[in-house]
Amino acid sequence: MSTPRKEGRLQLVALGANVSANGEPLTQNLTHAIKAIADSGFDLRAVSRFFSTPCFPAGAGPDYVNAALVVRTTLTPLQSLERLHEIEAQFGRERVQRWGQRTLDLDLIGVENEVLPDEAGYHRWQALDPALQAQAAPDRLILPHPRLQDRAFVLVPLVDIARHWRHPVLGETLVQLLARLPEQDLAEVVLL
Ligand code: A4P
Ligand code: MG
Repeated sequence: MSTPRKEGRLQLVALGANVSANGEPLTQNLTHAIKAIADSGFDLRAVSRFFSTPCFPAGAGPDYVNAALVVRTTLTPLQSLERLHEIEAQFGRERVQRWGQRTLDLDLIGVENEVLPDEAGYHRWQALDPALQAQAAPDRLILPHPRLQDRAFVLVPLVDIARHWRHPVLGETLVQLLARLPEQDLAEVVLL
């Protein structure tokens, strides 16, 4: 008897929220969001613990709760992002300001070895001048997420569940990327 073929690809999703959608605790909002993701064509393979993280940029709003998922899905990466955006909308997110406060932010962080739109396109966003990063948003899916290696609030939850995933362009695992961040950044991420 043959082993059943695993359907779809593994995709890494980051979750963040710093404003409650309905007055409930942020952790409860995220738990509901994870349930909505599981009900939308994503097979949940791993759910990280929840972490409290200071808002980036510093002082721009209340602390966030961040978490991460490994999902398996037959959706293409673009279909996944579209579906995640629909779930953000259900949870009342309004895109008023880039990097502004949000009831729910769902980012697609990586899909196995996929690099989108291609290496040159990835590098263009990854190397973007920090002064422009807050203003310029990509109009297409970039994979891996171009800021993932800079952010303890993304890396710490991901290391909880996918420590051996290797970044297809940077060539390092999530644990190695996390080890490059300043200790201060790590100290600010608190397990809830
Ligand atoms: N886009 C392209 N590639 C991707 C991708 N791999 N994942 C496009 C998600 N979106 C991607 O995203 C802006 C545009 O990027 C969209 O058109 C999307 O199709 P957005 O979600 O509308 O805007 P955003 O969330 O403000 O931008 P982005 O780049 O997701 O911001 P970040 O970098 O995620 O920052 N502080 C703490 N402590 N914790 C947080 O979670 N999050 C942010 C958002 C800021 N500060 C934070 C946190
Ligand atoms: Mg986002």
